[in-house]
Amino acid sequence: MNKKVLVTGASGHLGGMLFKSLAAIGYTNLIGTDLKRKNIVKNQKFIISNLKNFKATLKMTKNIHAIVHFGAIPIEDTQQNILHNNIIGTYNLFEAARINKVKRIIFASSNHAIGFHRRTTRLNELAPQRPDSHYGLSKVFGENLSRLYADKFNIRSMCIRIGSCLKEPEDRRHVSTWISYRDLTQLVNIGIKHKSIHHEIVYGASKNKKSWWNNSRAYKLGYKPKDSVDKFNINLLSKKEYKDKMALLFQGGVFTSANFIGNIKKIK
Ligand code: 15L
Repeated sequence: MNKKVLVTGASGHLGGMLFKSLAAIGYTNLIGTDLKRKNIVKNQKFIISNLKNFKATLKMTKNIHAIVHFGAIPIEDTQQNILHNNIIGTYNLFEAARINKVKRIIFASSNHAIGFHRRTTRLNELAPQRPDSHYGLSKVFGENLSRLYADKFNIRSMCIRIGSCLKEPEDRRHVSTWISYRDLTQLVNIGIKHKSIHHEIVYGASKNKKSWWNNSRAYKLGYKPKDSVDKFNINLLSKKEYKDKMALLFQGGVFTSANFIGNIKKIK
């Protein structure tokens, strides 16, 4: 692919991984952006910018074919920090993309957009959103924003509800949530290239037997995960989450129990 693709969050964990892995599978015209330049090879195009700055975001999205949007705070934070970085930052990016006629956006959503669903409930792409944190709420916002911009302005989008994307699984929870770097790269590649997507929600998970998610929509779009958590020795994974009884009930784990003063029984 030689069309211009902008990767936001390109100095971060997953944005940085994708900036490299997309190049490795044949993307020849990638541009990275982030608040600072970190772990970026010298000849890679990179813009230091802040998505909160609309003017700069507008300039940066000129002549871009697709955006891989991973630039955000990746965990729970204060309501103000999430509002400004994740919500306003994402809104600025979509609006700039609309003005500049960007064709597609791949949005890094998260399992925390559906984190208050019980672990006994199997979800597909039509499951109601159920954020478990300010962070999760910003992902719900991004999913709905991308739906509006697809329906109204014809910007194609794919939202990937990423589980736990790590080199290798680390905790027992990952038996249900893990996705490998190469499987996430495959999903992003589908989002950029698939001919007929309009607005899609898929789960960012490898082929895990104990998954909580029915990812048949992703499979219909051609996703064939190459990895599975089941190949790892589960007994070697940490049991950190086991100390938190509430976390064990809900898909979002410790994001649900943090600062919780609600009534667990009412969350059905
Ligand atoms: C996420 O969305 C976070 O970015 C990551 O740090 C993990 O907490 C992950 O979800 C997860 O649920 O494991």
